[in-house]
Amino acid sequence: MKGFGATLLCVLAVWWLAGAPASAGEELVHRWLFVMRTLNDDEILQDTLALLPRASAAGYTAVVLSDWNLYRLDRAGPDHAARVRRLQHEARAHGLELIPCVMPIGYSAAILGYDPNLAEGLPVKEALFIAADGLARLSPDPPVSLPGGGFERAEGHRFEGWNWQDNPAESTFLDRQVSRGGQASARMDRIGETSPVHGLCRIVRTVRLHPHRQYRLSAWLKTEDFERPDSVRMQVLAGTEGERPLSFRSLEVEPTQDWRQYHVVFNSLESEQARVYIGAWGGKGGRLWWDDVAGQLRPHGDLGRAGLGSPGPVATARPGPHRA
Ligand SMILES: [Ca+2]
Repeated sequence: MKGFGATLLCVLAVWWLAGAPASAGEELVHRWLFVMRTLNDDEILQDTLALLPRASAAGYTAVVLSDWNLYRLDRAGPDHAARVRRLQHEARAHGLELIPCVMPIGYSAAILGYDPNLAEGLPVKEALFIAADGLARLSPDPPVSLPGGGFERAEGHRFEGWNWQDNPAESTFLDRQVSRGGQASARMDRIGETSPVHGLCRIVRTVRLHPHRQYRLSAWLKTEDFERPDSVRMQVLAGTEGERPLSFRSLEVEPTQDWRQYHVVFNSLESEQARVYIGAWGGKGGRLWWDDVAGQLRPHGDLGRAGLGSPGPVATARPGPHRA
């Protein structure tokens, strides 16, 4: 199976370019064959070399090589360098230029492996830090609260403090038999019956945010025979209509587990409000409980990077306007 994906990609590239419409009289000056593979051994190299005569015969002008080792040349070793030179030499012999991909944007793990501080942090502006005893500590300004996050009160099974929920009393329930905090929790079950096509079961609220602040949303989760644990999410979407995702973390939930706390850290960017979603997107059978959903402002140095120590309430801060 090694190289199958790359081969398929090449086939698709050949197909796409060969099938690309060209206006009458228009000649494509640049025809590039995209090869996404790492030249880790001679077998992969030979597979790649075999593409060259076909590409040349089909009228291609260059081979674009996306190779993981090109992002970490000093760690790739002399054998890899020799294979790249061989590919370059053979490509040239077939009238093809070899174009290496470097400095990837979006898939930069090879570069961040050198130093995670090469990733730019999201900006936090005008956060209030109070200095004492040589440390500047973040002070929630204003404090963040999510009333109703404990799911203690509901009208029927419609929870107080939340804007809406899917199918109250059908797939979302106030459960006074199970709780992590207080005397009740939010239970989700029969999702596959109430939403057979999409498996949607969500509880949603709008929250006010400060632009350019770092927040942490937390919640406790318990499951019982939950068939699609990978469908469980906590999501934050900017705006009142939920236009733009602010959170990107997936939750590692077991089909059956006791209460476990989860965190989602997000940056508000330019947003003054957002919608917080908890629930399942693609749920089926089994039960899921939520309790003690809470929000918190986090220090903007809270990236767990070398030199900053473990995440905590202490962070460095840029000079800014003084607060009275
Ligand atoms: Ca509770």
